[in-house]
Amino acid sequence: MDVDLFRKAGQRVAGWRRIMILSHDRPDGDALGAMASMQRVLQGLGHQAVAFTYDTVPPRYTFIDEIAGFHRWSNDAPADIDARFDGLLIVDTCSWSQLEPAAEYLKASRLPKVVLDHHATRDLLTVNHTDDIYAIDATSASACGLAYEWCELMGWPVDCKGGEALFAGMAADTGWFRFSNTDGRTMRAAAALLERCNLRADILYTRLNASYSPARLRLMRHMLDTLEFHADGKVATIELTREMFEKAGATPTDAEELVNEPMAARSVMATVLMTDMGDGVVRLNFRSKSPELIGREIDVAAIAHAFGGGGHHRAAGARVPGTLSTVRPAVLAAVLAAVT
Ligand SMILES: [Mn+2]
Repeated sequence: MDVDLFRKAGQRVAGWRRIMILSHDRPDGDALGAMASMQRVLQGLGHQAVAFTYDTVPPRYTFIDEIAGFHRWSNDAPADIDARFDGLLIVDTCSWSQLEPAAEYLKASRLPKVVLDHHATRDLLTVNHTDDIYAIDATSASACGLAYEWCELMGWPVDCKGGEALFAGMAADTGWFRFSNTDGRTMRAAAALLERCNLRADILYTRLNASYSPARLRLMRHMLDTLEFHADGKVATIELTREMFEKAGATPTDAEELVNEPMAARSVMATVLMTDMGDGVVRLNFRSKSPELIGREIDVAAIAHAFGGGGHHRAAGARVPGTLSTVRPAVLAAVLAAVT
């Protein structure tokens, strides 16, 4: 963390009386936790701080929504933000595409901005003026961890509701402190919040993770009926169809991260989930394990790229015209080629 930069950013925000807080579309725990905690911290310091989400908050994050009382951009977008606010704090993103629901709005505004983010990719969000501050630290595992360190640096008190939101965000972005981004900084911040606020990690874990609908489990049952192993169990394929969603009474949200299920098998190096909703397009989701675990690099971004998609080395996706039966052979062949 560039201490001078973050101090300058803190001083800038401290100079605003009325602060709008935004994050990315389809917010995750880190985005919501960072918005909620910064809103409480700034309110505690006597500012008027209002955090917005673009749409409804996923049920698993209801407790963060309750902590913050997020305003909904969709039905509560302020008519004249330049008149209503003195500055804009953007957390957990620095990209116009992720700010899409508000982008046109923000581009027309003269509000000064401070960005608090931990992503390497960034756009220049500055328009109409020149002195926005980009407090970005891509070595931080989460925006919430960065928010914690920022508050420590500035001497801003974090109350325990805000602390709970910060902890939830750090846990979300590190997969409960088990992804490769989990480092000492994250653990120190998490430990400090646990102790200071008597947080219950077990209860937070259950709130965040045992939050699925029965429909998701019914959908998972149908999906697992299609599970196939190939190449001595190194590759797993799974499928979802419109009929399965209908039988399960499930929505697309219920299918989030289902692609990971076969990765629990020791032999599995890579998984592909093929979803056919009957609209002439098959959605592909790829996952692979780290080379440290499986002794080789399986870059699923490269596989996805061959089908017109993209993503990360370990998690990628694509959309291919066709149906399951027309798309399946080529997809399976591509994954098998990558593992053998
Ligand atoms: Mn994040």
